[in-house]
Amino acid sequence: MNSDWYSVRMRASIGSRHLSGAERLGRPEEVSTLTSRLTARAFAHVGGAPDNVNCTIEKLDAAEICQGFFPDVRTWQVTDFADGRLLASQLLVGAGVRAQVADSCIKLLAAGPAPGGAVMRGAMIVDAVSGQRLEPDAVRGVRVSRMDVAPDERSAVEEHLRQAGLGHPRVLEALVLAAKVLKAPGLLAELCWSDDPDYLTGYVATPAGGYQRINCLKERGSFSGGRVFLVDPHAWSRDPFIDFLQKKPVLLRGYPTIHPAESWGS
Ligand code: WAQ
Ligand code: MG
Repeated sequence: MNSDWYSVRMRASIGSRHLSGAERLGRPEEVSTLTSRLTARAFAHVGGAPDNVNCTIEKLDAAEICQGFFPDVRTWQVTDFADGRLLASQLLVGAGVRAQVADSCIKLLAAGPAPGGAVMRGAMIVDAVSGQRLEPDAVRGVRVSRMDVAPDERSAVEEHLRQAGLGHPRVLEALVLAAKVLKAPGLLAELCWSDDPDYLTGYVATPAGGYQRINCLKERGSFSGGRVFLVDPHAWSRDPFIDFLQKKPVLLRGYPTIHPAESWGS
């Protein structure tokens, strides 16, 4: 087997609206399968049939690939999204985010963070102290890319998650993204929930707390969702941070420790 690696990325849109996007890493012989799987995803999206699907296949510099590990996984059961958001805010504050900033990030995700209240294709970057938006393009956001599970470990990781009741493909995908984000220089926390109107679970990821799922962060039927990367203004600088998230290839090894679900709040 040759030692080449490729990044395969898909993004789909309807008109100017972002519909779906996904990324994988693979060996040359896997590239066509990955491309067709990602394309199929674009057509299976609940948000409608895409007008435009864009797949990019790019050879990676194998010497640049670094290893990553899965964060621990916790699940908090809350009774409604108000409690979920309260917990998310507390977890963010625990990671060093100012309370006002945590609350404004939650409001932004709920309202649709792009101009006009639309969903972004990528993530916001927010200064955890001042609350300032730092991403260069507030419509697009920053898209994390070039990360995946090491191919020879994928089926074991999938099985591990399935046995813990976390077999939904979104979980692994979000875990892979969060694992990479947690390695980014200057990152304090990530907050995420899906724009899928039927998927209410979101998470807060932090270096010390790992990946903390919250079973309800939004109302059923809501198309709001997105991601925020909260950064420490004293430890952060823009180009290395964005460059790492977009460009640095990360392959994850091992599998996560999964803690039993716990109830939280009223
Ligand atoms: N980089 C940056 N932001 C992204 C990326 C990316 N690669 N992919 C998605 N986003 C942003 C974008 O604004 C989307 O609208 C938003 O995140 C939500 O994306 O443990 O499924 O793919 O049960 O809808 C989390 C909980 C699920 C999983 C998150 O997000 C679990 C999810 P979605
Ligand atoms: Mg989505």
